[in-house]
Amino acid sequence: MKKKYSVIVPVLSLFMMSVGYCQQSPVINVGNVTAVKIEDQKVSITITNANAEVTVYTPSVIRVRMDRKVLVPDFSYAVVGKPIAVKANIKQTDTEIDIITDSLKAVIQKQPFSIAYYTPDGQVINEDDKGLSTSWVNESVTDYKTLQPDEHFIGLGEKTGNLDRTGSGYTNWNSDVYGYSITQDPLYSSIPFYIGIHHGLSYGIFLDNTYQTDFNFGASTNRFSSFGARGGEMNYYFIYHKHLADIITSYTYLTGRMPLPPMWSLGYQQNRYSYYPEAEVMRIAHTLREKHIPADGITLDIHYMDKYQLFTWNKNRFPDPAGMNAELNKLGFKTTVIVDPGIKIAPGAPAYESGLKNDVYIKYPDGQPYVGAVWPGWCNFNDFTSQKGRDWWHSQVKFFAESGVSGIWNDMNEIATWGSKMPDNVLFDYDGHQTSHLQAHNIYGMQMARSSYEGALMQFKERPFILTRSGFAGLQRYTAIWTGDNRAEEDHMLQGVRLMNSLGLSGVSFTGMDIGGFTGNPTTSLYARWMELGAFIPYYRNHTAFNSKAAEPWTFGEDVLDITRNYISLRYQLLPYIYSGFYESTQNGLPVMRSLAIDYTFDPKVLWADYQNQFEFGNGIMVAPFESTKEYGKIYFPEGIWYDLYNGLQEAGKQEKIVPLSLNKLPVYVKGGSIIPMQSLVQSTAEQPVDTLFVHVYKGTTANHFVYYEDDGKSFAYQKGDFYKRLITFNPANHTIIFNAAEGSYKTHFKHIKLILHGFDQANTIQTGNDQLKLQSGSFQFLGAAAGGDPQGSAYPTESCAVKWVTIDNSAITIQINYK
Ligand code: NBV
Repeated sequence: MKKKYSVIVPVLSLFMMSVGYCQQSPVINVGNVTAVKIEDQKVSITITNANAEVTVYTPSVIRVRMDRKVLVPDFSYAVVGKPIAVKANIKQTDTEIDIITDSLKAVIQKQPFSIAYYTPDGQVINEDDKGLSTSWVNESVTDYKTLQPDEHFIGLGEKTGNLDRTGSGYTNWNSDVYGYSITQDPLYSSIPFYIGIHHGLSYGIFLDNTYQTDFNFGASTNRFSSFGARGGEMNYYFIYHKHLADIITSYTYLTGRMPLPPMWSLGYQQNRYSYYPEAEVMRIAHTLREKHIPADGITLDIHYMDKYQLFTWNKNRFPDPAGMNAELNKLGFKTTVIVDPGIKIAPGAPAYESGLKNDVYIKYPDGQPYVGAVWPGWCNFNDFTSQKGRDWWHSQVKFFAESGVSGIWNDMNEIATWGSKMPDNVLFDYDGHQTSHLQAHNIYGMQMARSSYEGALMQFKERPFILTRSGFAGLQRYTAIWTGDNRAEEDHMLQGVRLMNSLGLSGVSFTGMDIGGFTGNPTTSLYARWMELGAFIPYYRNHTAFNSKAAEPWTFGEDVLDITRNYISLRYQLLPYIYSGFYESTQNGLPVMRSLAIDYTFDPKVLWADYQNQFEFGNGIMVAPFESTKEYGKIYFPEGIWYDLYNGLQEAGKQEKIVPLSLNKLPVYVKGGSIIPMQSLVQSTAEQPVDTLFVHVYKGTTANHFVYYEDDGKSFAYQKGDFYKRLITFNPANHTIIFNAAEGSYKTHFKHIKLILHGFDQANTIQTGNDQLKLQSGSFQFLGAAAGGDPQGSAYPTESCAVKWVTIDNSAITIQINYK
């Protein structure tokens, strides 16, 4: 019986397959190449079932477009980098087309069509699965790539789960996910860009398509990884560099980089849903100052509005918004206000009427405006994908400029409505390429944030701060992003770290999460740990929901207040380092908060679940967060020498170590070779620190440099050269620290440099030109000492680092450290 069955089944299925094949498969494979046209950097290819265009975009980036229709000039919201003129060698034979640049080689097989990418010396970086290649099912198009042995995947923006995405599948469809779980997908934003790693090679793939996109990184198959879209073209960019950091730089060449943020947005931000009335806002501001908790931002949630109607103030709660904001400014605070996309249908209301008059609302095909219910009740929604809609929003932003607001927080822009089920047939302008909700959905949030940014540029006097919940690839050009409605749970804190690290791998540097958790109430220990961690995340904002317990730093008892003050104070002392890190993001797209995979790509341990929450903050500091309930934590020290931030003790690299944990101390290490500029403690970035810059140098074994950047932190004068930028180099080979001459016209605030040497126990003097200066022996305390609190207080760690130091004038100088 068994034997008979095993013969019949294959015969039957063969028969069925051939019948199915004759009836035309519902899966249309791309087919065979029938014609090829080579022009400079571009190959146009006719294939049995599709048309393709393969363009050398830069020596390291190849763009592939494919459609069943004829390819027409296209349009992208994500890509702003233009192709650059490249020496590309493109030739064909009967069987293949070869595209060779200085950095990589693409080989296109003709029968059937498939693409493979190689290093110049012939190693496979990435290749289509030859059988599956690219295919269509109705409007959906998917590219299948051979899964390379031991291939790992990271990135894809705001995605839950492990740092290593191998074995998982994901969908991009921006969604309002209140209190999401740590495995939920999709969340609020879509960045269809990922990085593959195998055999000491790494590459990036960016699928530039705003329809729903789906990614499979070997989920239930060991044959392929795949990426596809539910409509539109197969339109992807393949990026190859030897170093992963350069892949991010190329990706952000394509999708753009963040503008310099205002300095105040890097300080601590106090938030809740919602602070009102004015007296409560002022009480929060005054309490922060009284308790010596440095802070720069107060954020107003939906209750500042009159019945949640956009571009209004509730006059009972906020009788004089401009006066209040001026008062806050005097205290060193900037105000950020929330905006939602829904405009209440309220005949007579200025914003509603003006939107109607300017014809900016999105509509159904019959011309009726789309109506959705959200906070204010039934609403219409501005079409941010039209220039007209954006122009209208720009003019509305004036309302905030007149009220002295400095930041705009874009919420609910997935679009979220009660029910969140926008019909497919709602139409969007899509910048003159009218389309349906299916294509516009994922881009809407980013275009709203863009409109707020552009409006603020026009209406605000200083650099604006923009925050968004929803976004798409390239959002970094306009806005910071936070990870929405997380939960006050231990694993959410760690999940948040991974979400931000993944966003950082995907071109977004300015990221945050609701510190303390949005839904629910954190335990005292979780709150403390989360606030410590916040000092090392780009956007440091405490936020919680309407119905949860107050979560200001003083609401969890004296010990936690001390801990929180310690870490917020440390953050403020680190601002010269952090601001320089943000400057770097504006230049090369590298994130301030970095997964270890950026610097240690081919060390498999950095992707292990045990170590995946460790990250670098800037390029010298490593943070190892653990649940606040743990008494011990296992840390992986990648290659190099690592110094415990608090006591200077050294750890060897390539080592796994179990360390005891204590609640008042987040494990933080500094990499040997690092240069960390710091300043004296201030209570707000509106306050000037003392005029000595504290430059910490950690002895290491390889040469290292730091790009120090300073400007006024608020205006656009830097765009005209009014900045102060210098390279600081430490070279252990010849024992020198070199402060280069500064570029730019800005006069640094710091007249002196206190050089603080870590790990240079045998050094007693330094030489600068003909002068020999004696090094002082001393100690440096990173936590508590400068915070102005009571050093006997229970939560203060008394640890400090043994250092050698000397104060010098701040000038271009070469310093020789004398030691054996
Ligand atoms: O505006 C209220 C909240 C806001 O506090 C939160 O940060 C957003 O993610 N908003 C969502 C509206 C819905 C809350 C249930």
